[in-house]
Amino acid sequence: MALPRIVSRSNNPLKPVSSFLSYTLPLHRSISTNDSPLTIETSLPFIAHNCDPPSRAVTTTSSELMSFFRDMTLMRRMELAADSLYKARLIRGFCHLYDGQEAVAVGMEAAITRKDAIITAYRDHCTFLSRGGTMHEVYSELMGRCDGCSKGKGGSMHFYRKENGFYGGHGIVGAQVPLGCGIALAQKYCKDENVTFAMYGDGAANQGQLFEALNMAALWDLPAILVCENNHYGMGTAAWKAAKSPAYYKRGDYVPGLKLDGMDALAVKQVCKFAKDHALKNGPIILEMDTYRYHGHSMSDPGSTYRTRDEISGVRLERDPIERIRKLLVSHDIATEKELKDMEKEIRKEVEEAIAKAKAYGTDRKEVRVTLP
Ligand SMILES: Cc1ncc(C[n+]2csc(CCOP(=O)(O)OP(=O)(O)O)c2C)c(N)n1
Ligand SMILES: [Mg+2]
Repeated sequence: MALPRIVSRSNNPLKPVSSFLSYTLPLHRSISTNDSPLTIETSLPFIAHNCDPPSRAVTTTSSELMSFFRDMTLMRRMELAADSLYKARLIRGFCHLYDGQEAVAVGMEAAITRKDAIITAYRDHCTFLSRGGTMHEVYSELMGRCDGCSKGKGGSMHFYRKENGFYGGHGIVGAQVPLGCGIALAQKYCKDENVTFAMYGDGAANQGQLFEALNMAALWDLPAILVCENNHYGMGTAAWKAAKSPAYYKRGDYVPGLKLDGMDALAVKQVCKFAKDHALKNGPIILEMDTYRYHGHSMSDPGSTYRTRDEISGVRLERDPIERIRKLLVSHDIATEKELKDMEKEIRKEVEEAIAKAKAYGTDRKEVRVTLP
């Protein structure tokens, strides 16, 4: 289907959307402006199990598309810079990067409120940012500084922001899913009409605890949305080698499921909205987001021994979530290539400033020592 053209460029979408964002401020949410709505079809059809899928026609605005572009570019840059800091030994310990998967974080955030909860595994930097965390807190935490979101004591895998509905950051594969169903139980008990997104990988999808938690959630009609981020590998093992049925959206059997292109932020938004409505009325649902991680599993994995370089570059070329939005922005005359390039330069600078601040900040503070028994 041909993409619809935007009628006017009122509101100069380049300016107000993101210009207030700096490393001291959290990622902005997609602000609602009066710019006219656009309807854009998702990259691929949704595949449904035990339910009717939502429409492929997604309503958006020029400012939302701009914010998707900016937020994903910022996340990408932040992760790439974390890679360099790790190699410079300024970040130690475990570190799992999210570049490639950014559309999941921004699309989901665009569909929900911060009263809804998100809980995830160890690949958590970008989700933290989308939930209102700052880059200063990210880099401080990664470098073990007291300004980090867990006071520098959690590190890469343990980001948290409870006041904005972000419940971490968990290192034990799959363990966040029963915890997420517990949050959904609390939401139902309190009758507060919010939902929980419990995110896990294709590797975690084979764990028993996931099915035990899903059974309870289904018995009690809990507002739990299980999000399988299928990036096709669990460490160095391809999904097809680890799962007899890699159709993760169907693995809930009696629980409905939807499969979507997790590299299309608009598709993610559409399905998350649908899932929230569904979960509040009927209980759990599984969303399988087909995505890809560009980096290796963690910093000790170059990511190139169990997959070919052609596979990685093919995904970058054909499915990259940022490039998809860039094309939409340009083809709808919302922004020019040059304006987007300028924005990328500005983001690069913001990231550098955030790193410099995190490096300097907190070094003059009194060290807090914890004595273990
Ligand atoms: C219970 C448990 N078993 C094993 C590990 C080691 N481990 C860490 S990540 C991982 C792979 C998980 O892959 P997946 O769920 O697909 O998530 P992804 O890393 O792809 O985001 C494994 C086996 C662990 N942390 N916890
Ligand atoms: Mg995986």
